[in-house]
Amino acid sequence: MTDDTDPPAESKLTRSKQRWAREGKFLTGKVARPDEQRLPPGQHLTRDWPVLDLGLMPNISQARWRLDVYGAVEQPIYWTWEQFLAQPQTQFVSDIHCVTTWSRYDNQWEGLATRDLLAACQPREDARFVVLHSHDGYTTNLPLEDFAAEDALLAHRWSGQPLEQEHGGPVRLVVPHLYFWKSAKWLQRIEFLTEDAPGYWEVRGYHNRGDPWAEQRYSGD
Ligand SMILES: Nc1nc2c(c(=O)[nH]1)N[C@H]1C(S)=C(S)[C@@H](COP(=O)(O)O)O[C@H]1N2
Ligand SMILES: [Mo]
Repeated sequence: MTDDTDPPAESKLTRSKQRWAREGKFLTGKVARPDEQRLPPGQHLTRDWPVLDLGLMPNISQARWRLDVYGAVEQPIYWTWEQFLAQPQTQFVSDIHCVTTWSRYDNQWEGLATRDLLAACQPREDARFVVLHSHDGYTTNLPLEDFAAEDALLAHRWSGQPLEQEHGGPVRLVVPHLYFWKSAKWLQRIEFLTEDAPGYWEVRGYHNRGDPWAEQRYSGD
């Protein structure tokens, strides 16, 4: 296991996002169903792809890159870049929904499906939660069922190109059915837990699960 990185000092955007959580900004109070409405309530479509981070963009070469999977698993993993690429490769097209209200349709991802990762690491029977740890000190938590969604993956390509550094390259998580803050960029470690452990935004006023169609933007929604 590698050392913990502290997240950077709070930026202006980070402070604004905490204020929005306190004020309940952007909430419409509507609930929708993904099979009936592609765009979740309170969201608008964008064609460009905004970059959101804590103000720090880690630069991780493929030579230095490792993936560390540990905790409540039968088979801990410590892969180099070559070992990661040797795993089964899957392509998915999915939509992005950021809690700051932008959505972006039809993103083409390629990488390791989380279901294939789970087959490799074999979560223990008592594993319930997953925490993603990133190179910028960011963390986010998910119930194991959400992490195991059939369209979730550890992406290293987007639109047929290597995933750009600003969007989390070499490797980021993509969990399309939850707000995009759950999709950790610059992925470093994946920790399996028996008890939940809220991450960076989850302890700063954001919802523990983050379902966009139920508008689970903030804690207490
Ligand atoms: N490591 C890390 N992952 C992160 C973040 C971050 O600050 N650090 N921000 C999250 C948020 S709030 C969003 S909306 C998306 C933004 O991804 P993008 O910059 O590729 O659009 O990344 C998520 N994953
Ligand atoms: Mo976000």
